[in-house]
Amino acid sequence: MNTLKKLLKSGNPVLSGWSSIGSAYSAEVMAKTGFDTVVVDMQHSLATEADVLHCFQGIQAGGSIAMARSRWNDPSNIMRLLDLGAMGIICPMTNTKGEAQSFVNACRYSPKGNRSFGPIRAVVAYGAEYFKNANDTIITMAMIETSEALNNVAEILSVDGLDGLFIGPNDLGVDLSQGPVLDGDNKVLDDAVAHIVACAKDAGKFVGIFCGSPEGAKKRIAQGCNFVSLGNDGMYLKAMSQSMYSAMKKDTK
Ligand code: 3PY
Ligand code: MG
Repeated sequence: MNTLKKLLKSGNPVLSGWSSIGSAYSAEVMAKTGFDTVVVDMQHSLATEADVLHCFQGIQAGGSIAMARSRWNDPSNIMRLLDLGAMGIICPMTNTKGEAQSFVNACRYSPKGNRSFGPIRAVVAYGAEYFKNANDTIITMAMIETSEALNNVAEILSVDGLDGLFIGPNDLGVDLSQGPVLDGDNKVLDDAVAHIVACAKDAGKFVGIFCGSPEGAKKRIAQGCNFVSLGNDGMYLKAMSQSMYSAMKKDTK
């Protein structure tokens, strides 16, 4: 049911698109491009819950796997995203083992957790077997993006049912007094990534990270990350719009 989980287990790095503008069309374009998964962001984005449904439909039509970043470590938001068809959740600001446990509980049906039953679209998108497979196939990724989380990373990884971590380099950079760090060479952040990757390897779990460019993503893969998000659709639109405009402008002045 969730080929992304298989891909993660295969050891090949997962490439993810990131939907920030909440457009089904844009999410479908990223899916069609070939990204293994597209993450619809509910934390720092323009997307409403209604947009998430349409983005998921676009992602599925485009042949990719729908994931979401929840608004917060909020079981009611996580439940809605799963019911709408998220095959994996990235949970912001997970700082302690207890918070990671509460996140995982929100993603798993009893007896493994306390997710309420009602997969209104998930059962349409994935079929009658959805309930049987959901606990084993939904991917859970806790975001490590504060110094508190960095100190607790081994404990967070010990939570049963947590599949992996996802590093937020901007927030982590801010909390480590480096300012937001997206790609670039920053020793403090690079060391933090190396520490997180080493702890995850020990625990047999994977690590994702948000990146701003192919160069940045390649560097994180070389450091041992298994899942890289390559910017977001807002960034693509801005970059292409600027490049088209300035290429034209320079010849028409
Ligand atoms: C961060 O870098 O803090 C993120 O949350 C990436 O989306
Ligand atoms: Mg963040």
